[in-house]
Amino acid sequence: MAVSMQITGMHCGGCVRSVEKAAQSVEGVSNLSVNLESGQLTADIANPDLAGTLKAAVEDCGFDVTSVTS
Ligand SMILES: [Cu+2]
Repeated sequence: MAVSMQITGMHCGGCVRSVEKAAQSVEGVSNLSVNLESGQLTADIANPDLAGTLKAAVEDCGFDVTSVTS
């Protein structure tokens, strides 16, 4: 299933890489894409519970997730 999140606090490519790294560390996440300009993360997740895990992983590296759509 697909999930998308709106992230605030990303200012540069380094921030994007931090978010990508955190998101990719969550097992069951694939086809990850993080866009700096829109602040949007999109990915496929293996089960619905991973949306919360993914949100927590992004927040743990210092960014705010303002919405999750799955
Ligand atoms: Cu940055």
